[in-house]
Amino acid sequence: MTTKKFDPTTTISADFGIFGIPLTEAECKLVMLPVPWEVTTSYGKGASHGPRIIREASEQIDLFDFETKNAFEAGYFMQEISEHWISENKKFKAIAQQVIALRTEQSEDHALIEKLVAQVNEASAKLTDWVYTETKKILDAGKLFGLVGGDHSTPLGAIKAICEKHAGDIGILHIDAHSDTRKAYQGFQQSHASIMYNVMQLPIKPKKLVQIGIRDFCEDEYNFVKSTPEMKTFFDVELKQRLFKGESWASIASDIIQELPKKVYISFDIDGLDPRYCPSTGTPVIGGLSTDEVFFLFNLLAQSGRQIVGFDLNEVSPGEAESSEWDGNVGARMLYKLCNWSILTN
Ligand SMILES: [Mn+2]
Repeated sequence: MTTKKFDPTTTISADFGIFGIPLTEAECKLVMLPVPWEVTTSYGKGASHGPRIIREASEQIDLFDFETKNAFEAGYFMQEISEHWISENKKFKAIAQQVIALRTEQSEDHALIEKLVAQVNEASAKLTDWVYTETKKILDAGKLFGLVGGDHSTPLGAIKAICEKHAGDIGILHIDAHSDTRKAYQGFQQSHASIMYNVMQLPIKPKKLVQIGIRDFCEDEYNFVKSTPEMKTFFDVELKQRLFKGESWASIASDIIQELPKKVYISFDIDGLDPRYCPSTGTPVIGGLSTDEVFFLFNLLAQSGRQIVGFDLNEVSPGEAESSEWDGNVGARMLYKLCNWSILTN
């Protein structure tokens, strides 16, 4: 790996990149794709602003890190946020909202609903194709890959590309409050609530899907999880019961990691954390993990010899007022650890 050293104490206000790292894409080992998309978001709003608020907050981070030291010297870059997808997001989110409103008022105009749903599904499929193509470009350039959403529908194309690259020989570590295994949600095939169902339908799918923090799901999802042999779900209530009975997080985290193969892709929905860390996320749920528990888990994952082959961070939102800096701050710190451990495990 070629690394280019620079002075991390210099204050840089980069118009590009992330964490104030003054390197070009070509000079960086790790490249992130921002995806400003939240068309199927059902409840809260703002996840499409995730890449922007994370980038803004990222400049406050001290680059030297106790756990990962100078890993950043390999260089982290976030590509420009696409104006095209910002405007497509606005257009199709309005259509999706219309569908939800029609359903709420129990409209009998089924033909209209069907037409609008089809438009949203088509737009989502195009977004996924674009993410797939862009992910492949980054991987083909020999870079490590990360995606910054957007809602949780955004990484499908990236996971598809990474599964193909490794011929399915990867496990996904999925951190989330929700199981995200609905067959479709409100008629939307590529809903944020369906991401892991869609992942498990890919022609080349991961050989293992390990979920943690899950605490909001329907009975169909519970049955799907329990009847899918490639899946292992650590429900939040199970984690808490073990902790409350005195088991250490080190022992529980070790059990989680045991379920994963050597190569691991991390799909991190910020709402897997306790909502005090992400109060503005679209669908916050009480309970959840602490940032320290997640950091400990990442560290243990790296120590176990596993290799992070890609990651996404999604559902970080500034809220409807688009004003919460706290959510961006937490998001930037989670993203920074993901970047650091990606470098150190490769
Ligand atoms: Mn999710």
